[in-house]
Amino acid sequence: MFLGLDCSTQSFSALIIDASKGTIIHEASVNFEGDLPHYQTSSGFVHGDSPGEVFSDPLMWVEALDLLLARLVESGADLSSIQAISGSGQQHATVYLNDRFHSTLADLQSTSCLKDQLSPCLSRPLSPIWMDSSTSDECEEIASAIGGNEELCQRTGSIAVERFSGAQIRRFSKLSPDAWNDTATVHLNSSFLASVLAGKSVSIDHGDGAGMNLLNLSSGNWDADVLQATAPSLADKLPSPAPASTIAGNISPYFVEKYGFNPEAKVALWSGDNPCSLVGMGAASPGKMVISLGTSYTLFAAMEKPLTDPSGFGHVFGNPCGAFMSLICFSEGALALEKLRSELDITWDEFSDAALSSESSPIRSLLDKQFSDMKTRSTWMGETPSTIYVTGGASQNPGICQTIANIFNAKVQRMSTNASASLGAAMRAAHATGNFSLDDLENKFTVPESASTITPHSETVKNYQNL
Ligand code: XUL
Repeated sequence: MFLGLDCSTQSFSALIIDASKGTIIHEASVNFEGDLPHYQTSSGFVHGDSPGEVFSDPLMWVEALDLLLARLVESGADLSSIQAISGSGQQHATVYLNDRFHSTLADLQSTSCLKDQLSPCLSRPLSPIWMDSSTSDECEEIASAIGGNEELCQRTGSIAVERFSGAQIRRFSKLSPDAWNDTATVHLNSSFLASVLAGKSVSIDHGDGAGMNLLNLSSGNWDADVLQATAPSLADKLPSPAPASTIAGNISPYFVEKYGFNPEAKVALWSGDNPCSLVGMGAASPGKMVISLGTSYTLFAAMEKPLTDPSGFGHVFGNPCGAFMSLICFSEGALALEKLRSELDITWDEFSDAALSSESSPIRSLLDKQFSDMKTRSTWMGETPSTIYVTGGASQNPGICQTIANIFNAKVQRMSTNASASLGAAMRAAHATGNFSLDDLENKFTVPESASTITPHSETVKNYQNL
């Protein structure tokens, strides 16, 4: 049995798999706003006093972890049968810890709770998260110190981005130099929670680490020049980076005594939610691409080489199963569809029929524009997918799926999972033990919805290619 955890923006969820049988045995979740109302968040976050600031609370995350594990036990889950655990965290969020963190982790008391014991270890009470956009000055400063955004992108996989950890760390070191001096260790949401589980400060994995604007993609180590351009003494405060498949150690006695885990249960490094979803969607090997058609669209895919987007639009992260992955966001993609549909006053079925027709219409034009743009903006990755997995609300629409198949000249299949990050984390835990191959896990856990395969129409593909 393997446990996958997912600390996302709004909730903390758990999923236990039987990797031999290919079944999901237990699921549980804690909703931050509903279950932990004393943090006074809306959907798991709070706004700061300055424009663009968005925070979450690391103590809320650890309180949720205690509650989640208690819920799993209450629901009958036998945690003594878990062989390994891994997790997924919302990307970019940074946790600032003082020099009490290490000794506290080494001596966690199961008679108390995580929140009370870890509270004295924070040198900054709140964590800036991925929704924060307060750091445009810091982005400019970091990029210009390193010789421009092109150089930064080539080294770290992304131009300076406001929500990424580097700019956030710089802003904190500038605005609160004393608290920055008190900071002994900077963790990500993912590596912080992995450390709590392992009872010691563990590495930041290459997947989530690449979302910091600090990791040199070619070497897999922190980029000394970029660290220097970011904040004083940052090199002393960052845990070492390591592959996501690294086993950090055995689970802390705190969890053995409190929730009945086996003392030999292994903790594999955690990764970011997008890298974990790549695994949980069955797309961790090249040749497959995922397009998530939520309010905003995201496209991600495994990549063999650390190529970067010369336009600065796409990002490169580590693929938790080795090599790299891309992530490209297209803001408000499905919102535009919904706006057009309501302006035309038609149903989604009528929308789909218009999309399937070769006659020109505002619907055809919008879809052609959106997905041709998506194709053009993903060519830098140098990957030609033979299969595209689609997920999210708009993936239910046959006309939209057919348009994607025709424009990308690839087979499109729908994945119905809404737990791809925690499933990916559980699969990574199983994979990290060395007892299960990725192929085996994908065949068991990431099967597309039956009868959802859409193949490209060769005539239409030719028309698009001529265009
Ligand atoms: C990725 C990003 C978001 C968060 C959401 O760059 O900012 O997808 O990871 O949790």
